[in-house]
Amino acid sequence: MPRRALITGITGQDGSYLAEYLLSLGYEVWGLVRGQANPRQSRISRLVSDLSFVYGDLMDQASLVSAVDKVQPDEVYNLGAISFVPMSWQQAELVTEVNGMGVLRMLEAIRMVSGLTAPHRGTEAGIRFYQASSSEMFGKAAETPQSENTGFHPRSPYGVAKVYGHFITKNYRESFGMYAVSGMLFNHESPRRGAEFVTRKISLAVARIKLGHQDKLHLGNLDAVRDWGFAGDYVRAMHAMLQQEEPGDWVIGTGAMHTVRDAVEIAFDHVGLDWLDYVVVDPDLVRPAEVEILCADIKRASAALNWQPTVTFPELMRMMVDSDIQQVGREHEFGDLLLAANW
Ligand code: NAP
Ligand code: G4F
Repeated sequence: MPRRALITGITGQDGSYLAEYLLSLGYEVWGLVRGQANPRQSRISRLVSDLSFVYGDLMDQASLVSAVDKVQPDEVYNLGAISFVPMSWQQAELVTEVNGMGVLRMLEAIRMVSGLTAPHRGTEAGIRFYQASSSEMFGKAAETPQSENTGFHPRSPYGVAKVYGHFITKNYRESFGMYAVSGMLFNHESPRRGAEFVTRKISLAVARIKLGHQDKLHLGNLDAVRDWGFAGDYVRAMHAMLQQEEPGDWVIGTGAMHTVRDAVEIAFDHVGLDWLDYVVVDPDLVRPAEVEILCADIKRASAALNWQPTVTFPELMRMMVDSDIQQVGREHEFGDLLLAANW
């Protein structure tokens, strides 16, 4: 029998790469999709015939119980979230509900369907659970790089909700013996990244400027430092975490630090333009509380999961610019992206 996985957030960047990866490993892959959302119009449109779908929403407990009961998965990957950090200051309660309480609801669905009322040895049997935790939890971190032992100081309602999701995952592991892991992933990008995130906002703008469709690129804090990797690499780590003998918490990143300014320079250089002629710093895009510096210490993950990133940051930025140069030619398909790029 093939192993069966249920992915929440399958229409997102990570969901699309994870679905592809699990299919390549021979899994039967199910995606939780919301309401009238149509997977055929999303990032996974090419995969639709190889996937199965079940309706559900992280805001709706009963829908999650039904979904888990119907699919009877071996592994659940909880990637669903409102993932754009600035949105969390505008809709803090909603983001807390989806990104925080949504994790509890999914854990409860697994617990109910598995009939878990008392501790059991979850490492031997039962549904394995992956929670998409975030380096945003480290926030104003007391040390750099950040490891599994670094304390949390989240700086946004998004980060606070992810801290709740992390600890409730750990708590269900400790309370019920569930095989529940928290993957603390640092920023990861790709040509499928949402256009509101800074790397994609830059790659899309560079492509549009190069092709004569845009004049300027408005950005916020150019000094922010991130550890950016390739999303296709990071989904391999998610899967590896669920194959370990014991469940745990893992930090995944590249260990390399770059500023937003570096990203801009690499992207404009790639098409032979000087970024200073195009980039405008817009104070409205600076966040109420910024995470200034994030960098992963991946010693534990690289040793125990045998995992390494394969794409460097300059390669990643160039990959995204090349892809957007192809895509911008088909501008009519990108009306929504261009709107989002005004963030
Ligand atoms: P993304 O592209 O924004 O995708 C988010 C997904 O969540 C979409 O499929 C969306 O579905 C779904 N979703 C939103 N609200 C939902 C709800 N109420 N119920 C069920 N599903 C819902 O995000 P991503 O970059 O792939 O990230 C995946 C996960 O990793 C997220 O939890 C994110 O917070 C976390 N994370 C990401 C990074 C990163 O750098 N990418 C780093 C650390 C952690 P619709 O299509 O229906 O809107
Ligand atoms: O690309 P960003 O919006 O990503 P951010 O906020 O780091 O969050 C992403 O990574 C997290 C993991 O650390 C995930 F949990 C989360 O879901 C998401 O995937 O912003 C990166 C940096 C920030 O410091 C921001 O202030 O870029 C800076 N920045 C400067 N100008 C900008 C802009 N960010 C955006 N989105 N747009 C700008 O114009």
